[in-house]
Amino acid sequence: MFDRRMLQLYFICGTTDVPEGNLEQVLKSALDAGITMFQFREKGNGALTGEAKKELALKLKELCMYYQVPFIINDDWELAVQIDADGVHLGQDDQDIKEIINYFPNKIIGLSVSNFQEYDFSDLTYVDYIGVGPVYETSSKSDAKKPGGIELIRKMRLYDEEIPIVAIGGITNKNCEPILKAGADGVSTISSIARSRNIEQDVKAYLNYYQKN
Ligand code: TZP
Ligand code: MG
Repeated sequence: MFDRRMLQLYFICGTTDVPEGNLEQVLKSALDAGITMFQFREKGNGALTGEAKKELALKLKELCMYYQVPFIINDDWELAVQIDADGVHLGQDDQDIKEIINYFPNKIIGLSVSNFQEYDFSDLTYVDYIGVGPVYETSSKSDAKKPGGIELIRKMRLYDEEIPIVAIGGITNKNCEPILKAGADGVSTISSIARSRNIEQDVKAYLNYYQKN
């Protein structure tokens, strides 16, 4: 089910990341242009909850299904189970994976890891990939930890040579190349796609790095 190439261009977004736009439209453009995975991360002031969140999640899931791109839900593992998402992405302070793994047969499980202490602390038995960052400064996450730079990725890759790694935090198609060279399997981004004025062009510029190498 999970293949590390799915991490190549992992778009993460919620309605508050596209204040003047429409998340469905943004996602459709991103899928059309070739993103390889999507995470619905509905957080912050004005975020949808309850039925409204579920309804939108279902629509976004349908869109992703059409493009055969995995649809992942951030944090809200119960919603992921309810709507049969392709997986869930959890943070260090979220639900313990061991306790919910039975609800996720053949699903994708991602875990955020910001540093080596968190890596050491994490049980990665059921984890398909780790999201490592922030690499650079980000304005999309208010409680983001200190950026670790490309060195964080390079060292994480040496620390665990096998685990699929997707880098996160302040990434654009202009600064992603050294991250991939440092050993990340892919990059994830919120603002560089959510706020792009030309999603097709920006997504293709990211994907170019994989075609070159
Ligand atoms: N986790 C670490 S940084 C970050 C998350 C969710 C935000 C990434 O957003 P952006 O806009 O790609 O910097
Ligand atoms: Mg979380």
